[in-house]
Amino acid sequence: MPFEFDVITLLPDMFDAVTQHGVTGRAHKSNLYRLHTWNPRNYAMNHYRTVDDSPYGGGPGMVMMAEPLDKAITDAKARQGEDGVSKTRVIYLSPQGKRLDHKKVLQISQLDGVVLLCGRYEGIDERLIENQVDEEISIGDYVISGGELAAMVLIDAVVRQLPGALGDTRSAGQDSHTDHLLEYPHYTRPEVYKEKPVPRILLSGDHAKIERWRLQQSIGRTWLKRPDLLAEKYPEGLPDREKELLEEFKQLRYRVVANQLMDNTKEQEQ
Ligand code: 4FM
Repeated sequence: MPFEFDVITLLPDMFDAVTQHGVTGRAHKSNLYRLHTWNPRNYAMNHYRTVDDSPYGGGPGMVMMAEPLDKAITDAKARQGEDGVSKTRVIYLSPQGKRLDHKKVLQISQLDGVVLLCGRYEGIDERLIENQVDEEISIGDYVISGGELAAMVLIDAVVRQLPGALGDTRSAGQDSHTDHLLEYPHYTRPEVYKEKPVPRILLSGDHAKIERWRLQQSIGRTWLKRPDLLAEKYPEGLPDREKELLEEFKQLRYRVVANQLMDNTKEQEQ
């Protein structure tokens, strides 16, 4: 059964970006997931189909009214139920939510579906959030103009975890964040680009050595750029093999940095 995304949004066309392009486009075409949008405007019953109003207590901007959202969410949940979705959650994308990370993405991908609530304007009537939202999630500590882009980030990350989404050669399990390490560096033709050669080991054809080098690069780069991830993966410290790879990485790196300093000195002398 495909994973079911039901999205509550005033701007449903934005979601063509996920269903019609790239990895998520192919996964959609292969029926790995379905995406339905629900426009609260279709549930606003007054003559002008109003979905927003000025905030009680005053202040700038507008607030999304509870009732149209309530009706849209209720219909979205009912449709999911009819389509056999039993494990689902209503998720509100907002900067107040818990930060989205790989662990949360995996948890969501284990459900049968989700209802994603996208806000616009200054906010949503708090009573709607209390009554209908199971979980609040943020994609990061910054503010964007509405929940839609955040919902699409979540959809993309979840779809990549669905079996078959990445094709048979690539698998999400090989991806960097899966095991708390950053990716190793990638290279393609030409062999020399702006005086920089591709690391020789990658041209050697020795697959065991290449695999070792790539793991070493992953560990080394994580140590350099995201030591917090390394601490999370190995709370008791690095295992012997990883420790050895990292020590060698540090040694190699001192030499690279020293050579760069030498080159700079020579340039300045010229
Ligand atoms: C959310 C604007 C709700 C208006 C937003 C309303 C965001 C984030 C975000 C903007 N969402 N992570 N950061 N949303 O900035 O998830 Cl009503």
